[in-house]
Amino acid sequence: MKRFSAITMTIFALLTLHSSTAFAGYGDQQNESEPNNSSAQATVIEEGTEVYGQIDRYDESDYFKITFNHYGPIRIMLSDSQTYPQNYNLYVYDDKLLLVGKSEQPWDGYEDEVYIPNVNGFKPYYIEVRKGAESKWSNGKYRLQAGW
Ligand SMILES: [Ca+2]
Ligand SMILES: [Ca+2]
Repeated sequence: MKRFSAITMTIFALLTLHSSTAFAGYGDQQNESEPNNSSAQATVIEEGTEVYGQIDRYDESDYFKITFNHYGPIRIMLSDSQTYPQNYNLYVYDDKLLLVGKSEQPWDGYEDEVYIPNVNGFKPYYIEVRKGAESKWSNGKYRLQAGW
């Protein structure tokens, strides 16, 4: 009986997650929502959505919160601003804010990328876009996308 109710709960959670993501995902675009300078203020994003943000004059970090409604591999990609080249780096944390991946690629035209071999589909992850030490604020926007 206990096992049965756990399965029922899981199915219910899957249906709920599915219906809540019906209007967001691959092909959609979204902007960050400031203030998002800590995990508690993170902008909620969806898998596949192209997210645009900016490290402005008073910004050091932008945080995003994402829950994948499945298990399996995930790539998180960050493109620095092309109009005003700056180096932004990528940090990924689990629901307990433990670092699970990072990418500190310098600005050289390549994207920052964090690969997670098997995400937990029922716990949120936090993504931080942080200004590199040598970089300044910028008017240009970065692009962030998590998916596969
Ligand atoms: Ca920002
Ligand atoms: Ca911010």
